[in-house]
This record gives sequence, C-alpha cells and structure tokens, in this order.
Amino acid sequence: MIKGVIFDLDGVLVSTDEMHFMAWKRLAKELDIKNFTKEDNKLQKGVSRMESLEVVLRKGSKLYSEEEKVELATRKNNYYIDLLQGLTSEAVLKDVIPTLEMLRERNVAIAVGSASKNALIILEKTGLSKYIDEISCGLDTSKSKPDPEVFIIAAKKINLAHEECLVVEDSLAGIVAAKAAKMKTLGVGPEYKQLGADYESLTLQSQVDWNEILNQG
Ligand code: B16
Ligand code: MG
Repeated sequence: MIKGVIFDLDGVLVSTDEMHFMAWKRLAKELDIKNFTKEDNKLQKGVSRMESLEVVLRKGSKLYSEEEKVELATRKNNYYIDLLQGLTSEAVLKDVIPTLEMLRERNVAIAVGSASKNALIILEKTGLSKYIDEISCGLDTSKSKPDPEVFIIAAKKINLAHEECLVVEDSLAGIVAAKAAKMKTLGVGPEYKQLGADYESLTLQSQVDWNEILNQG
C-alpha cells in the first residue's frame, strides 16, 4: 500500500522552466554562445545545475576550468534567483492543489524530491509549503538523478519503506532514479508516455485513478 507520495518539483508541482531558460540564455549570450535554444533547455530538465551548465558549454568551443565553471553556474543561479522573486501561485501546475488536498485528507505523507537547490524558495513563493511534510532537495544530496539518493532521503524523512512510496516525475532521469530505489512511479508532463513509469498521465488527475494507485501500490 502506498503511504507516501514524493513529488518532483519543477515540471510536476510548478513550472519554472521559462525562468531557468531565461537565466541560462543570458549566461550563454555573455559567453558568446548565440545558438542556445529551447531544445537544448529540454536536456537540462531534472538534471543538476553543473550538468545543466555542461549542456550550455557544449554549444560553444571554449574550455573552462572547474573554478570558472563554478563561477558560471553561480552567475546563472543569481540570474535565476532574481527571476524567482516574481514567482507566484500562478506557476503552480494544473491539478496540483486538488491532488495535494486529496492526499492530505487521506493522511498520505507528502514529500518533495527535487534536484533543485532553490526548492525552499520556490515552495514558499508559490504557497505550496503548507502542503509539504518533508523536502529532499539538491542541498541534501551529493549525487543527482538518475541516482536514487534524493528519493531515498525523502523516504527516510517521511519514515516510510521504499515500497510504500510513489514518486511522481516528469523526467526520465527521475523515473530511473525512483525505480532504482524500488519505488512505484507515476510519469506526468508533456513526455509522460516516454518515461516508462508504472502509471502514466498528462497531469496529476487526467488519467490517474488515485484509488487504484494508493490501494494497490
Ligand atoms: P537549481 P527538479 C531541477 O528540478 C530542474 O528541472 C533542472 O532544470 C535544474 O537544473 C535542477 O533542478 C537544479 O536546479 O539550479 O535550482 O539547483 O525537476 O528536480 O525539481
Ligand atoms: Mg522535474
């Protein structure tokens, strides 16, 4: 039986994709990389900040030292944090609030399992904090998805066995990570059919039978 749901943040509960894209695009421009596109941005979905930086740098020809890379990632993060100041509940994705309310009513534990180091501010700004019991994020982990660490930490924080947890994800790396932790998976978002999750749905409600998921696990 499923007793806890661990939600990925970006692309599942909220959409900050455009802000990530704008911040990386600004950095790319400064590095004279003019052909950084939304297609490139898709490859950054669900992966860590440093791996996302590599996606940008691959579009250029210059090589950077590790120290320089840290400076570039920090610079992008500062642009991103500036943009996050304007974040509101409008960024909360469709069906999220009714789903969180339904889970609360059924006493299902709710956690966030996100690669982002900005999860706290995103949850605060969007008003979602009040629904979340525990957060496992980029500040807790040393390995990023597809490594299962972020979800293992989340399960520990809500005191549940892995088989009692369902992970909701919009990225392939996230689904692979959850499966490696032997957790059940629900794939959502525009690519939900290509994620290989146990359950598939465009949004958190469109093709989901929560009774079936929660009771049969
Ligand atoms: P930050 P998720 C991920 O969040 C984003 O999808 C990904 O694009 C980003 O690079 C990563 O967080 C790190 O974010 O730079 O804020 O630490 O989908 O795992 O919630
Ligand atoms: Mg995501």
